Amino acid sequence: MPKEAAVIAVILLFGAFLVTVEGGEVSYDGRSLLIDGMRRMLFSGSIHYPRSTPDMWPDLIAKAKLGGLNVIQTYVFWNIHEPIQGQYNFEGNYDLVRFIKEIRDQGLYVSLRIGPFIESEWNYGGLPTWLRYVPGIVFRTDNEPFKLHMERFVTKIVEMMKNEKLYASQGGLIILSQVENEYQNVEQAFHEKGHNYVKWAASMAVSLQTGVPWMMCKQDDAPDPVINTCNGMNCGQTFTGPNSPNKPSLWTENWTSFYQVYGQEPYLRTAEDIAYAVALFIAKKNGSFVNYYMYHGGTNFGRSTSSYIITAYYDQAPLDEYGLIWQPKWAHLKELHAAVKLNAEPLLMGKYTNVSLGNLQEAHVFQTDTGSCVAFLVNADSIHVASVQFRNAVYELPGRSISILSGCSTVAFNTAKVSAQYGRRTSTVVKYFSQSNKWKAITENIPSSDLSLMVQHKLLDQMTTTNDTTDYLWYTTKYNNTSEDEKKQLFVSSLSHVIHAFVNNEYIGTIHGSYNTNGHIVLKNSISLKNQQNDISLLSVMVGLPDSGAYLEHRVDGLRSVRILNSNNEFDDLSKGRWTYQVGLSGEKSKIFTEEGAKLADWEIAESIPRQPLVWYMSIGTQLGEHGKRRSVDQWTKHRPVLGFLQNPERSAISVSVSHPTFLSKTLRESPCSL
Ligand SMILES: *[C@@H]1O[C@H](CO)[C@@H](O)[C@H](O)[C@H]1NC(C)=O
Ligand SMILES: *[C@@H]1O[C@H](CO)[C@@H](O)[C@H](O)[C@H]1NC(C)=O
Ligand SMILES: *[C@@H]1O[C@H](CO)[C@@H](O)[C@H](O)[C@H]1NC(C)=O
Ligand SMILES: *[C@@H]1O[C@H](CO)[C@@H](O)[C@H](O)[C@H]1NC(C)=O
Ligand SMILES: *[C@@H]1O[C@H](CO)[C@@H](O)[C@H](O)[C@H]1NC(C)=O
Ligand SMILES: *[C@H]1O[C@@H](CO)[C@H](O)[C@@H](O)[C@@H]1NC(C)=O
Repeated sequence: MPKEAAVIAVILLFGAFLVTVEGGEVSYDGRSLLIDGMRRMLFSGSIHYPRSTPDMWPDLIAKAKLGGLNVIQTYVFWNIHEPIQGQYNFEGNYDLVRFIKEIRDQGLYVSLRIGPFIESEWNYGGLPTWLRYVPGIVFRTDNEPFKLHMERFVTKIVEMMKNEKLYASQGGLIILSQVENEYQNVEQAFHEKGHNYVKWAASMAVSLQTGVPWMMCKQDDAPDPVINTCNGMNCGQTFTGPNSPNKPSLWTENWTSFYQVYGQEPYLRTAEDIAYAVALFIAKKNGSFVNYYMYHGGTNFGRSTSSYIITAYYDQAPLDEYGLIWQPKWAHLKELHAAVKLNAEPLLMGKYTNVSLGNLQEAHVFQTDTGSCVAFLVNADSIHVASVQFRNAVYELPGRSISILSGCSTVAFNTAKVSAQYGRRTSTVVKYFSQSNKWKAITENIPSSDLSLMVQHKLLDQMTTTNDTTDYLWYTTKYNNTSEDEKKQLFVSSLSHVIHAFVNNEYIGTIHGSYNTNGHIVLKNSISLKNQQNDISLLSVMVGLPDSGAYLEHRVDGLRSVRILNSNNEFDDLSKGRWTYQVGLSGEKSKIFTEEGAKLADWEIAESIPRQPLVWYMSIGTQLGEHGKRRSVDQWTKHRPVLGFLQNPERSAISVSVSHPTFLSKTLRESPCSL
């Protein structure tokens, strides 16, 4: 196609609607992806289908489109699709094809990150737990069993997409796919096998012949023709660039915020800061594809999060957890996208030059032979307003800001000038826990070792024992107290996330770790024992498996050592004693958190129940919410039974930490709160 025709077509495609997508290879050059042979400036946003529900999808996609995006990026989540080897699930929230078709119906493109290792604050980084039991397996390296299973899954997904004609090369909308994920972070640990694996993964992916490019994010040595892309907060500063002059600059994860971990405050990234980073990436790094990670974070339903990650995911993204627009982030970025698209022609076709405008000020200019021109005036001074002269005019640039000049003369946008209104989200407490007549309750059993069928003379690895079917594993044993020493202490060291300790059915104490102390947690509490037989019952809780790091298949967790200390710090080691196990809680077995399960349980009025530590609560007179139904903020407050853990049973005002009110999810993960 003659160059002029291409330019015109580019301009037309940047109109508000992309009604049809013609079939044709997607390729790339040093400037951008080429769709139907044309360079494109693409704004993309991550929306992960299992983190919302099918009836939310159309609205989320519509809001993304209205916000100026033309691509939706998602990972593919292996462990939800193949929970048991060879048994696939693509239903409901997991309906990948339906999600992609919904995007197609609204005329956007898709960037499909298959992985299949994805990290993504997702349980086990997206790898199915059955993979651990494949003989001889080592994850994510030049290891035959792993490569076999990875290739099988990647091929399956690619075939699904091909069967539905979803690749752009088939007339569909997938313009980009990803294999592996931030592998560079662990590559060293595998020595030369790591590098071989990168080469294998790239050639395996390319051999699947999708007709659209593959990328590897955060992988500087991504082999040709796979594109290396940038992930991070500030790719406009940090990206070392494509590893070949014919590859475009793509930013696959522009973090709109940061995931939130248990016990910490949300990370707030301002609209101004995001806009600055994006404009800088376009101006300085030839950026032609920017993806917001996340555009909508959504909810980590059920037991889907990785260690210590809370159920709300990137709630501070342009669309909040519930899919509501966060202002001014959403509108400010929409204005940025419009200003960039208005100038797509010089950006994609023009010649680049730069000039210094001062110590910390510079202009990045893109100009075509025919005279179309755009300039990015950057003021890198984080505080001071700068007055700069550019082509015979003077421009005021606020501190740390970029002005986009259409025609190199008219300010179309400044990253620091927010015109959108600031939005506010308020929440209302609908029911207080102190109104205990408003709650029904039922106590969770504390098992004693007599009743259990599973006996071992050692402390078992929690992940293997539960097979990740539950967060909870009870370890119980008996301790024969014969000494007269009055100062006894229970000492428990564990690789799990939470321990609740009971002696003779009485609550002794709780300890939990945190995201940053990733490792041992230690409980040390004074206890009082009877003569001879004492029941020691320890509830070990894992709130998600790790999602990153090398050798994930070798990880173990759960209790590591249990001792009774006396006043001289001498101890009896119970670790190799007779331990009995109960996988999961009774309330989980009876599915007390479902409508049917709740009906069958013997609820009592909360007031009448002794103040015990492990209690299920359900509010009286409210409907149960329903998993998978469209949610509004209001619906989140409809109560399902929740597992409450009384922090201090002696206190008169009951304070509980609860799981997400709507789902039995990562119980005790959320910060302790008063209902
Ligand atoms: C855990 O799952 C694996 C694979 O599905 C299975 O082989 C193994 O027997 C299970 N272990 C237990 C303790 O159920
Ligand atoms: C991605 O967006 C964030 C704001 O969400 C911004 O701070 C960051 O700089 C962007 N990433 C890059 C690589 O610029
Ligand atoms: C951007 O592209 C131009 C050619 O179009 C090239 O001269 C320049 O080095 C590129 N800049 C970066 C940072 O890659
Ligand atoms: C201008 O671009 C060149 C590369 O093309 C780069 O080395 C230089 O640092 C840039 N100057 C500014 C002020 O960005
Ligand atoms: C506890 O220890 C005492 C003294 O060694 C012993 O006589 C008794 O049988 C033990 N009790 C149990 C239940 O093991
Ligand atoms: C063993 O436990 C200690 C600590 O609680 C008590 O003080 C002792 O009285 C008890 N010993 C016996 C024989 O009951």
